[in-house]
Amino acid sequence: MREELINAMVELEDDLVLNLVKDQLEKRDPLEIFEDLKTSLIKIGDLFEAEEYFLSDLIIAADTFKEASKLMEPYFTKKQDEVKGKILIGTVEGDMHDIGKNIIITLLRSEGFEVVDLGIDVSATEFLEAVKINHPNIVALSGLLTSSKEPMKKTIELIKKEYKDTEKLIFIVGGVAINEDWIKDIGANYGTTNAINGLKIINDAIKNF
Ligand code: B12
Repeated sequence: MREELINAMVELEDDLVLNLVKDQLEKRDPLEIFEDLKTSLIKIGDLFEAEEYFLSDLIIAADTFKEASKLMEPYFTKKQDEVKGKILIGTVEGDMHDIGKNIIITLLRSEGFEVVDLGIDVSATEFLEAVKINHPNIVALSGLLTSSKEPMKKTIELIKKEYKDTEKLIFIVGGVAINEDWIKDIGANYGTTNAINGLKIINDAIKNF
């Protein structure tokens, strides 16, 4: 079942992927389905890097993933009315990838967090202005390119310098290339390559407020 979905996605068979997702949503954990589609996208990225796939293929795959996400969204309904905390999120400057960001947003909202989404290609100044207006508990930065490390660092540094309530603010970063050194180098509190882990980190961090 899993292999069939992963293969259909890697082969860019969009109609088949959507039919399989519809069918499997009745039988499997939607989070597992997300992870399988993510596995496929990583394979597609590798094929792109190997010059076997083109940019147009990445675009098709991204569109299919977004369509599949729409089918999955109703399965992530809000579990409670009480708001657990406020999270400001965006993809950093120069980076247009937003599929992973949108997944973490869906999960956070279903867990009862209020999420302010700044979108993609968000500059450090735009993040700072949004922090001043929204006073979040957590600032979450997404970035998939290795070149996203610098804008993440710049954003965290600017907010720490210019925002008065910075001691209370938690910074979490997410993206496929993030590791322990990356997190330390940019001055973030936490980082992850995985939305489920990200959700756990945020749930734990919020308890200490
Ligand atoms: C789809 C895709 C695209 C789509 C993006 C569409 C969109 N709307 O997002 C398009 C076609 C636009 C694209 C463009 C480019 N891409 Co691209 N893309 C991908 C691909 C295949 C999949 C990414 C994806 O969506 N994965 C699925 C999601 C679910 O996973 P995720 O993003 O990692 O998110 C998860 C976690 O990281 C985490 N997470 C993410 N954000 C956050 C935030 C927080 C706070 C938390 C807690 C967690 C979290 O949770 C998510 C769920 O588990 C990757 C391959 C790969 N290995 O990742 C390449 C990849 C990222 N792209 C790459 C490249 C090179 C590009 C381009 C430069 C190509 C070009 N020549 O133009 C451009 C860059 C454009 C730009 N300025 O951003 C490279 C990056 C290489 C590098 N080392 O920097 C990759 C790795 C492909 C490769 N192997 O070469 N891309």
